[in-house]
Order: sequence, then structure tokens, then C-alpha cells
Amino acid sequence: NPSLNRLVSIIGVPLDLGANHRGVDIGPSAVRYAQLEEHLQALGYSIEDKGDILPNKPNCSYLDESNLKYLDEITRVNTELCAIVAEEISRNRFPLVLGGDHSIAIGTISGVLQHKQRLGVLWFDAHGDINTAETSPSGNIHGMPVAVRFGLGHERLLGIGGRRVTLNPQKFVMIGVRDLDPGEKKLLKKLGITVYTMHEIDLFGMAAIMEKAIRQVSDGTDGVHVSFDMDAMDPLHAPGVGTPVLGGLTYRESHLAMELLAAANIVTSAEFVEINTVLDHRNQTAKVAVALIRSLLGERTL
Ligand code: HAR
Ligand code: MN
Ligand code: MN
Ligand code: MN
Repeated sequence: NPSLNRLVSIIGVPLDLGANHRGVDIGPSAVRYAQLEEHLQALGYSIEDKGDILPNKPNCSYLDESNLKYLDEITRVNTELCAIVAEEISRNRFPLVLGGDHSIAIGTISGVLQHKQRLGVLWFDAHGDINTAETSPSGNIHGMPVAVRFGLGHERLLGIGGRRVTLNPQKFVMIGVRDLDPGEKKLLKKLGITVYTMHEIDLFGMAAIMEKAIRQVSDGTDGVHVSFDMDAMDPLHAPGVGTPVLGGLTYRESHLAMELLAAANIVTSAEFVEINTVLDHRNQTAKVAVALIRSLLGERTL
């Protein structure tokens, strides 16, 4: 086992153009305000905060292409994010990306893929995020990053990263899912993606699910990326999200998942997304995100 990378680079992406509510653009600030850097330093990490990738706020018509809202600006931000993530990995640093809406996973993962072609991904989310413009009920690109990373979607999004980098569906696992659109269900089945919905978590428990998930994404891969949408958690614990869905992960279930990942020592990059400060209560969701990051990076009670 490689020892946990003690060099962490924080990258903020205050992008909300991929979501249906404004407000996730303050996510990176909210997480920094919840003292992310101080907590990680206390754990022995050496932190470099790369600051934010600043999106422009378009004032024009949002439909750049049919059913792809703000395609231009989302492509530009993700292209920049891809380059920064790739750069931090080449410096042997662990990229920790703070969203922003989940469309930023397109850039984060394409950046990681520049160095780790055989990448495993753990996707924590209430949603599948595997729509294309054809299946999306909303045209919001935060519902599409998984499809893009499997090579399905608009040419502009597929081009991010400079070459056709795609993930292996066998090494992609979803956890906490409880809201899928009809087209997403079809595609998930067609690609054969492992989806642990809330039903499986209730039935078998998070520990058993994580044991299987960890094995699947770490066997035969050269890195594991964690993409954590805060709406994977129950709105009781993470109220500050744009698309809350009842019946999500409890505080302890999500922490247990992070703790087991820390113990397995497999994670090489991570992102925490969809923190909507406008809908949050006293920064609760950002604080929960920081607590999850601490667990993921190895903090223990004793
Ligand atoms: N599936 C719906 C859509 O495509 C809702 C997307 C959900 N929002 C997110 N992504 N927070 O996980 O519009
Ligand atoms: Mn403290
Ligand atoms: Mn998501
Ligand atoms: Mn979601």
C-alpha cells in the first residue's frame, strides 16, 4: 500500500451554471470558512490552496446549444480545471476540488485521467448524473458528467482534456442513489454500472457495501477518485443542496464510508460538490463536508 499522500492542493470551482439553482457558487468559500485548511494541517497535511477558477456570469441566453444550458462557460471552466488537476498530480500532490455544481467532475476526472488511465471512481450521489442532452429533463449539465466521462454527450464536453479520455464502466461504482430519470436507468443498465442504491445500503449496511465497492474500484486500477455530491446525504444532515431527495445517507453512514476509504488507503483525488450556501442553515452543509474530508484523509477519534 502506498502511504497516504500528505501533500494536498485545494482547488475551488465556484461554478453554478450547471445547476438549476444559483447558490452553489459560494461553496468553496463556505468550505474554507469552515476551516478546511486548519483541520487538515492539524492532521499533518501540507496544504496549498490554489484559489478559485472564476467562472464568468453570462448575461445572454443560456441555451448555447439545444438542451445544454451554459455549454460555453461550463466547457471553459472545466478545461481550466482539467489542466490544474493534471498539473497538481504531476507535482505529486493530491487534488481536492471544492464545488460548485457537479458538472465540474467532467474537468476533475479528465485531469486525473491524464496521469492515471486505469482510474477507479466512487460516485456518491442521490442522482445518477448520467443524462445526455437527449435524455435530460432539465438541460442542466450537472446531471450529465457521468455520461460525458463514458464518452457520451456533446462534442465540446467530450473534447475537454484534449483527447478522448474515458472511464471503464467496470471500475465505476455509484453509492446512495435514489432518483434516476428513465434514460439514466436504461444507460446504467446498458453500461453495466454497479449502483448501490439506498435500498442496498438499507439491506446490507454501509460497511458491507463499501467492502465490495473498495475492492471493485481498487483492483487493477492505478488510482481511485472520490466524487461526493452532498445530496447523497439525507437533507436532514445536508440541507444546503439544490436538489435534495429524502431518504439519503445518514451522518454516520457517510462518515463510515470515508473512514473505510481512509483505512483502505486507495484514494488519490477527491471532490466535494453541490454545497448550496443560499439554501443552507448556518453553514451546516459546508461543515459536514469538512468533517467528511477529515475522515477521508484519515482522522480518527482515538
Ligand atoms: N436528473 C436530473 C437532471 O438531469 C436532476 C439532476 C440532479 N442534480 C444534481 N446532480 N444535483 O447530482 O436534471
Ligand atoms: Mn476543530
Ligand atoms: Mn451529482
Ligand atoms: Mn445529486
